[in-house]
Amino acid sequence: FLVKASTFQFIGRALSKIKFNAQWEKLAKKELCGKDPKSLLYVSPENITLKPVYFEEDRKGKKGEIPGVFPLTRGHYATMYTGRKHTIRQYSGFSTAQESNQLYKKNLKAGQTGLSVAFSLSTHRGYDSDNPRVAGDVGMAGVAIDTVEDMKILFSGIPLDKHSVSMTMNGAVLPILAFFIVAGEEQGVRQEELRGTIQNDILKEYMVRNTFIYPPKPSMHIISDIMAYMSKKLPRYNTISISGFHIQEAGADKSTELAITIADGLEYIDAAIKHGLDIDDVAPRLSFFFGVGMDFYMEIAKLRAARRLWAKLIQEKYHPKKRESLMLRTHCQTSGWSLTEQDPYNNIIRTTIEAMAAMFGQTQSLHTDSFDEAIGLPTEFSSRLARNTQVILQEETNIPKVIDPWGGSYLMESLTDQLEEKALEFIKEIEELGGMTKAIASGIPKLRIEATAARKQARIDSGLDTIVGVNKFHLENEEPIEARIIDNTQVRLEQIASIKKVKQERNDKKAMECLQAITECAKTGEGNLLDLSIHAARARCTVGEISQALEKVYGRYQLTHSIVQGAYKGSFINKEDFDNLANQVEDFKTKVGRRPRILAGKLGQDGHDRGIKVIASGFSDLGFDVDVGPLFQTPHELAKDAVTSDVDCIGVSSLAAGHKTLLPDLISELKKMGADDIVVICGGVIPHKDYNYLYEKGVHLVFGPGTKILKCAQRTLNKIKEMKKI
Ligand code: SCD
Repeated sequence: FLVKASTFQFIGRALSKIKFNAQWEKLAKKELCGKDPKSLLYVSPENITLKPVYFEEDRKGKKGEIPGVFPLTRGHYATMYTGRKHTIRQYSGFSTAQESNQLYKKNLKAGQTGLSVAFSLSTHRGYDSDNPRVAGDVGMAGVAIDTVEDMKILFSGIPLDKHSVSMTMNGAVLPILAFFIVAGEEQGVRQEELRGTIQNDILKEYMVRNTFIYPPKPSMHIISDIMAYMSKKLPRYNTISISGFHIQEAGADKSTELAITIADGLEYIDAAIKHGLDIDDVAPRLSFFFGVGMDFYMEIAKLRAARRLWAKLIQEKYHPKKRESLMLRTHCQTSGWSLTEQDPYNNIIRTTIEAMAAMFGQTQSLHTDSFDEAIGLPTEFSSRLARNTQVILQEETNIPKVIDPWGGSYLMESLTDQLEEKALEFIKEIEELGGMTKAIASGIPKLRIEATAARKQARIDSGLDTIVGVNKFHLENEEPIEARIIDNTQVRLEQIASIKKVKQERNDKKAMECLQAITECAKTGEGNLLDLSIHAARARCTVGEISQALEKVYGRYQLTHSIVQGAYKGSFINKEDFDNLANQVEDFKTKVGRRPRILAGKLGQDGHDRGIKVIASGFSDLGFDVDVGPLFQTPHELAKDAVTSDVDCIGVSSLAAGHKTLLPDLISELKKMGADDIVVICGGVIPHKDYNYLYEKGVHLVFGPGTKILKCAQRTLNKIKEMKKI
């Protein structure tokens, strides 16, 4: 306990405040042979103390609440999901529109109740598949959509007035939304009949995930135009899915995830109001998206606190007339980060526990992860198990028969109150900074998330937090498992052919006029960008063309990186191992005259940077000279930067299955530049069976998820020394 406690800044204060029921304390002390029952306390990463037992006094005299009644903690409907089921909405999509369409039809037959489209990284970033910059990204991590013709194929045989469709799109939101609307139109479905959700949550992209295209200010203008258009024409479509999920995935604790998500929501409302909309035009169609990890009680409390906080803040700030404006409706996804590459069948258990927490927390809609997602793209088998996790919970357990079953539990009510309080503190800090857009510009939320991620990694690496199969009870021999293979080159060729066909068959003059109108609107602010994008979609303009029409005016946003210092070292418990390696790095410096120099890079259009940032922080705390390169580089650009900076090693993080194309290209670029003495290491989501392929292509070291930073740094240092013959 003392070791655990020492990592928390506020532990002393927290401990002195803790009070137990006197009768229980006496009994407990006896059972513990005189030891203080406070030894059973656990302090969470949120600095909330989890007590071994809760009593009525922990509720501080607060009364019980009623589902459907303000502040909606227990649920915004009186009956919630007792009379109807929550939506089973599995996030999926890969390769081409044809293949994804087949998958969706199968999934719907097998018990899935809502669709959720994952788009290719190239599409996310507003590039057509024929753009050389995205050679390794087309059809990876989602389906490639270049034109409205692809979108029509994606939903062929799926009537869009019957099925609600969620689309995870943020950067290229205008063309994608426009293609969806036109695909519906050409199926004979009117705009007002379309149901679903567009993620369209650009604010979080600047803190985590990074699939933005334009700078924050024009991006907020795009969102306001979308809200304005949709509130009138697509009243059943949710205009934004304000996402805490990615914030948690990037390393934030639950109160930080909650605070940032709610603060983002408030910022969108303010932008809409500035754009001339009324609170009741926008708030009812804002929806939310939270991650649900392994901290079971805390996750349930988070969803309860989220509903209460939102209802209270909206009421207090905007005095809406419609009750729907107060409702925080949310989708949840089980934690991708909690999945392990090691002993991967354990992930089925993790996902089940997380799904239960989401259902106890009264989610509207849920995605359950497949157990093999830390290894590669899910297979049909793993997807079936993932979906059936929800089907079984809904159909066999009676869990959904009771609304907010944890309501009234002293523990749950106390945790809900504490999370609400903590999140509100941070929301106020953000407000003092001038709101979320300004807070993002200050870099504070991003650094706060990255510091938490580095601290968490140190807790795992030093064995303080357990992950079964990774830092405890790991298997001596792991059986390899099958992962889905995507032939990226083939997908790209097919997409290139269909873009060519669409361009040949369209009226080019009309298409160019539509694009010109978009550029003009971006310049002057006159007109509505979604309306104009719909015209461009009808005229068969491509994702890349529409994005480019805006980019001409707005430019492409570049993120500048900073590395969190000291958080990894400060939370590392076994200092001896840490110091030993740090001394070896020091020794290197003495011999070579400089520290081992590493360039950490991301290739392709995958913007997830938790892994690379945590590694950069850890290596930097150990004494390496680390630089994080820009996101979205081509192999040529990364190789050039490495040569210019005269680095000893390039570390590449690959999470989106592009490693087999991008890493060999990087090696050959280095060779061309005469720099094949640079050590190339990589890590991320890379199936074991690809390791040999990568070694044959010249990659020096491959690290799977869950590798301790210390081990990774030791092997990297050894390799650099070997190459330099030190
Ligand atoms: C439900 N309804 C009720 C009711 N329960 N009406 C009366 N009484 C009750 N008890 C009504 C609702 O009002 C709604 O009506 C309809 O029933 C459907 O129910 P719902 O509960 O709103 O469910 P759903 O339509 O599924 O909508 C859920 C959300 C929606 C609101 C949360 O925004 C959504 O589906 N979000 C999913 C987002 C998503 O898939 N994201 C994936 C992200 P109306 O229809 O009239 O309103 C993946 C991702 O980012 C991965 C990571 C990465 O890529 O980085």
